[in-house]
Amino acid sequence: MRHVPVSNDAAAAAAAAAKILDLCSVHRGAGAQGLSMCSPCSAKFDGRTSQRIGVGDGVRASAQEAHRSLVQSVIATGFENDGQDQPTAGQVPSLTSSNNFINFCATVPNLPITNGLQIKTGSCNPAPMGVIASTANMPSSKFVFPANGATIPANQNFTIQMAISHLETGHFVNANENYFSAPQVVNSAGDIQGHSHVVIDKLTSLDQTTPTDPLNGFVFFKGLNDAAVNNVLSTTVAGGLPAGTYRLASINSAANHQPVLVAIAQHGSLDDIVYFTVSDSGAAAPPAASSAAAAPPAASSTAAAAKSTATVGAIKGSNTGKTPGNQGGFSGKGNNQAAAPPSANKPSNGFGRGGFRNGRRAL
Ligand SMILES: [Cu+2]
Repeated sequence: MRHVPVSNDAAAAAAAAAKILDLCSVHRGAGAQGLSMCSPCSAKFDGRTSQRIGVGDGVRASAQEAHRSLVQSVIATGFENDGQDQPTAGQVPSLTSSNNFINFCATVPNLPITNGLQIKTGSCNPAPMGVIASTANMPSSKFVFPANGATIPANQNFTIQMAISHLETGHFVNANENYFSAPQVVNSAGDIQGHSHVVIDKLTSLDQTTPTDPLNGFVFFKGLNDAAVNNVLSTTVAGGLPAGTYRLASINSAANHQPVLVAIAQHGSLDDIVYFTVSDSGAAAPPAASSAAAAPPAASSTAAAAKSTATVGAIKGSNTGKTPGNQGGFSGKGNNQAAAPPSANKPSNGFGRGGFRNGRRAL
């Protein structure tokens, strides 16, 4: 096997990558079902320790010894191509690498290594993306409560319920020390092992058209760390919310809190978003005129769900999602994920750093 030694001038990046093991060789060896590919952006190999790693065991890629060389079998030779051999108007050349970008972070010395931390000012993460879920294993979610267009009473506990598929929930790591620090992995059926999060943003109206503020605009955030019950994840918003209009979204994630990654660029949303109204009277509020008609179909089921889950609690509108115990950390998507026509090859800028932020204290 051909090894690509790590150069001394990139020692800093290499040291930071010392925990990364060769997941791709691991998965190939295990012959896991449902794996469509593995994305090794900075893999390294430890022949000894990888022998005891298996797919579906909640692999934690930590404490691997320093075997700072690449195995030829995991080198993604396609990374040497900048993609411009298939020109498309406006398409930019990809960054390229012949060594899986193992020392990429050395090219941005102004940034600290992410190192498992949620670094508010930005950082460079050397962990590979890992196992990319197959098209048969793409996660999807849909809110059951509040339903899209629902109106719920103000300042009363309510329980968010979200149906989820193809995500083996209940897998979450320490968000303070292992943020983005290991590759995505899947279970024996090919479903990503991870968890979800829900976030509620306050809106000025249901038909708000200005972008929300991801840093300061949300009023509730919660990591859904427990395993789903009957394929439904839930969490209670203690004290409810003040009257107003809101957006509720999911952030379906792998165990290390990174948003889920799947095999193809063109797919239905892997997350759900619903819009709802919180009313002092609890009565149906007149949201945006044009959308009012869309609400009634869900009203009956929503009301039933509200009765079964909502209880009157202490009114603490500010105690939602910003208190200890709420898992933090979510990542903005990269900006280069625009879907292209099916026939188009779409070279991806593998290093479009999505913005990420330091979430509330991690659980
Ligand atoms: Cu998380």
